[in-house]
Amino acid sequence: MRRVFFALWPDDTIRTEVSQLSERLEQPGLRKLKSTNLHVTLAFLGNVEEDVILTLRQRARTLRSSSVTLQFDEIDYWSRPRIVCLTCQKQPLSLYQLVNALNQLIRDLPVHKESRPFRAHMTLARKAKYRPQICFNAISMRAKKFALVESVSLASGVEYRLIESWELQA
Ligand code: 3AM
Repeated sequence: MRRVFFALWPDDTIRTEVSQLSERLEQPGLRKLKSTNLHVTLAFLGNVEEDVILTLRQRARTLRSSSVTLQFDEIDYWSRPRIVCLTCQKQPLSLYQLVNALNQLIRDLPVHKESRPFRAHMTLARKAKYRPQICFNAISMRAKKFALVESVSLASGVEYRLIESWELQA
């Protein structure tokens, strides 16, 4: 079984920009994500068998959805997962279309299905206790691809690894 999810996978420029912002976060016990782990989850699928991964990859290849531009203009604190994350005041229609298309794609598969409304976010840090008070310039992320990502647990911590990515339409 492999623990997988669909995500927007930032390019190196965005990773650097977000990491620089993340460096400014300070609070006791905060566990920041390393730059290579930054992502925007589109659909968390949980632990799945290899044949399901194959089906996901076959279906994802056929998906036609538009590229997505996210304007990360807020830093939020979510108390239950205890994360600090980047969020967008406005989520573009193209993002909902992509998430809906992915939910259709997994509908009949034995994978985790999310019941909560979708809220785009990029987790910056875990084990947070309160909302950081920092000013920053909005970060615009143009996603031309979406990806299937594996979450691997190592002694050194969790590592997110790209399984495959697919182009979004211009
Ligand atoms: O995008 P973030 O970092 O918030 O929280 C987990 C992470 O999301 C989420 O999937 C992403 C990759 O691990 N996740 C983990 N378990 C989950 C669950 N049971 C979950 N999302 C929903 N339900």
